[in-house]
Amino acid sequence: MSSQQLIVWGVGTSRTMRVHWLLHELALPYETRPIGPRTGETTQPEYQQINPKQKIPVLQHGDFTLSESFAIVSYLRDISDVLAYDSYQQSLQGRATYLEWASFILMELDATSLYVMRRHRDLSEIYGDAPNASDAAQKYFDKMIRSVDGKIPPSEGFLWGASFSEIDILMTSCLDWAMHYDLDLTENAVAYKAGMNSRPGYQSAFAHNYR
Ligand SMILES: N[C@@H](CCC(=O)N[C@@H](CS)C(=O)NCC(=O)O)C(=O)O
Repeated sequence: MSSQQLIVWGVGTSRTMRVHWLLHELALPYETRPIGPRTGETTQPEYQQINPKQKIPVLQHGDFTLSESFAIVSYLRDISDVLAYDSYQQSLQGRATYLEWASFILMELDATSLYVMRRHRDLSEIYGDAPNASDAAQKYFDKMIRSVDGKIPPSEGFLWGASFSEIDILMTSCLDWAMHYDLDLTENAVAYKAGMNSRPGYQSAFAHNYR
């Protein structure tokens, strides 16, 4: 991988956790700029130059800047050779399934369910109180997570192919978030989440992200 410096902007949220977790799994050296959401730090002119969306996380790699947690973890995996892709993960169907998982987790679990609850329940003073929308989002999460229950492996397995990947990071971040909201997870999902949460990379990243 290129020797240019890696800098991660952002700590303290489930989206920033995705990036720190993968960096800890890959054992890549990096610097953290520990800014948080809604602290005023993301609206500073210096940060708006880096990310006009005023959101965290952001990755800087030399003079390359990247936002969006999923794009960042995909990029980080590709610049490191620590997690080799297995033959399924390299196949046409394997790549399509990768996109299927990522779209599902980011759209159905994150954006349409958990983030709606976050915005219109926890952050209602900013985004507006919308109890019907957040109740419906909670029911939708229950339905969506059950729709993939048969594909969630037991505690020792992985979601995509035969090895750990950024798909496990995306899913675990949503399951952690759901557990934090006391949502009703299936036994399978709870066991899978526990397996992921016990990884040394998860634990060191957790301590770093939620300092
Ligand atoms: N789709 C983006 C979402 C990023 C996002 O919404 N970040 C939140 C924290 S989890 C944020 O920066 N909020 C700051 C704010 O709204 O002021 C990603 O996955 O990176």
